[in-house]
Amino acid sequence: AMLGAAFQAAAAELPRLVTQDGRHALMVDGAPYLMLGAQAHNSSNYVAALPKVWAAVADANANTLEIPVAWEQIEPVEGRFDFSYVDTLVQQARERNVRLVLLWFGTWKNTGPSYVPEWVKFDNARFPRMQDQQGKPIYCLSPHGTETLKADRKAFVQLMTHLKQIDGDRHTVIMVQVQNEVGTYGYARDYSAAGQKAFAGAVPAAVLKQQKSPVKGAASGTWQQVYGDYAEQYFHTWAIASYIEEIAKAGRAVYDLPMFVNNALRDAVEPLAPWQKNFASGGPTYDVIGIYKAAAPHIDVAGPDIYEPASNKVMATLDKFHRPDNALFVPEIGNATAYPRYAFAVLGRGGIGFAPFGIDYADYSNFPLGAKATDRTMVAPFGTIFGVFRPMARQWAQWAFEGRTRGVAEGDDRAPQAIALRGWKATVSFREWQFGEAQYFKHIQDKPAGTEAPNGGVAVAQIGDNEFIVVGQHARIKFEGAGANAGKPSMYARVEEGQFDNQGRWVMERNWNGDQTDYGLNFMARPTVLRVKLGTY
Ligand code: N0T
Repeated sequence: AMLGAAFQAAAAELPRLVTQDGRHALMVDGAPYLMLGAQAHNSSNYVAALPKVWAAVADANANTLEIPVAWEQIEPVEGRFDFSYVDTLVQQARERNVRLVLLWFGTWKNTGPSYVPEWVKFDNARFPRMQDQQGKPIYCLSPHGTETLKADRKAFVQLMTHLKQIDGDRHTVIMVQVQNEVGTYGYARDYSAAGQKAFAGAVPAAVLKQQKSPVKGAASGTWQQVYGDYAEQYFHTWAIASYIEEIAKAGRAVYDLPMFVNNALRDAVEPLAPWQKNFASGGPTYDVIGIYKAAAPHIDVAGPDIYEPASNKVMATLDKFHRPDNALFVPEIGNATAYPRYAFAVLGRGGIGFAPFGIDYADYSNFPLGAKATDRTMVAPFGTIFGVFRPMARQWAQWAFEGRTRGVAEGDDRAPQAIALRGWKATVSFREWQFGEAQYFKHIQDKPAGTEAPNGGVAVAQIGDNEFIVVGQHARIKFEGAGANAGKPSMYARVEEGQFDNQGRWVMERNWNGDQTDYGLNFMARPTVLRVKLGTY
């Protein structure tokens, strides 16, 4: 009875994002949850399209599906709502034991209004578009359109009200994305009368507090005075973030699910400079996360959509979005073969989730952004990684929340990488044979099959002073003493290959020793879980 009550209390607890000591957890049913996600294609938000989505989600071993709910589909006629798709989606997700993250495609989808209902699309008088410097309307709806905000918010509140009714006790839906890749391409801000008036206003105190100026400016005053050459971008960011806040706040007032925004990135490696049409102005780019925190407190997370595979850029992006006030969450990453390895880096860094985009057997290829393939060969490289994390996803999320996890993805330079652990240091290297050290075999020119392009990765959880869970593929890992163990000789006490069962118990399959440990622990194509115990002498 006690257990039953505890379970009911946990089940009754709404999903929420918690932060402690600068680390984050997405709590689902009372415990940290690791989102092994998959995002469906943009047009798969219809009942008849779902079978091809579920098939891919299953092959991906994903525990969470991210999928759109479009304003145009729930309110095709103003004031008349249709939730038949949402009902079926939630029902089918439950049958498959998959959680949902709903993507609210409203006022902005990749900055444009393509997903608003027809009655919104062409009524520019009521739902104003932004204007350029000459007063000409542009493609993007204005964040200063008060009627647009009211209408979007009303539809979103209906959605959240309906979700609460059908799912308030089950939490199949664990998170909601508000809009999709917001901002404006090609224009810094709205030059309409409403936009001009707001731009001449003072920077709100909360923004001043949370968003430092990259240039020397006034401590307070207008956007121009405070932020100089960054003023237009920062102002537009504030306008969009404030609009999103109104929607998120109203939605959470009826049903308080965690909410987030996703970002079409600006380059995280090139030096910061004022906006020059090189990214969507107004979106939650890494440089203005503070503005989103100030203007949209009902948005828990800003997440990067990663579609540039260069490892230095991916790592810089992860670093910039991973903050004490912003959980690391990758709501989209390309589905091409360059990307799966980044799961090790994201999950190792304590990320709450990682979701490749286009995990869906609709005949649509995201090439050249993503994979050419649209079949199982596209999904499999994610499926194998998620497959080893999934049985221990809850444990991993708990370890991450406790700051015990680390991870690396193979760099484009193929160079070894160090992982700092408590009392230990691990070195991860790539393109090694399972037997021997490269220097003994200088005459061997070829490299292990399947390592032609970088695809290695390792994630480590330190579960005790000398004990680790290690997951990897296409990589070698070696440990040596550091910190309290610096300079001490060490050896493996045990290296068990196995996995956690659904009760969270470790089940050993075999003990690695001899050739399997003499040259480091060598992971090949098949991701493997090891429980490693070390000792010093
Ligand atoms: C993403 C997806 C979908 C380096 C692209 C990425 C999704 C949206 N947009 O398939 O449209 O709904 O969030 C934009 C990437 C821009 C090009 C970057 C080149």
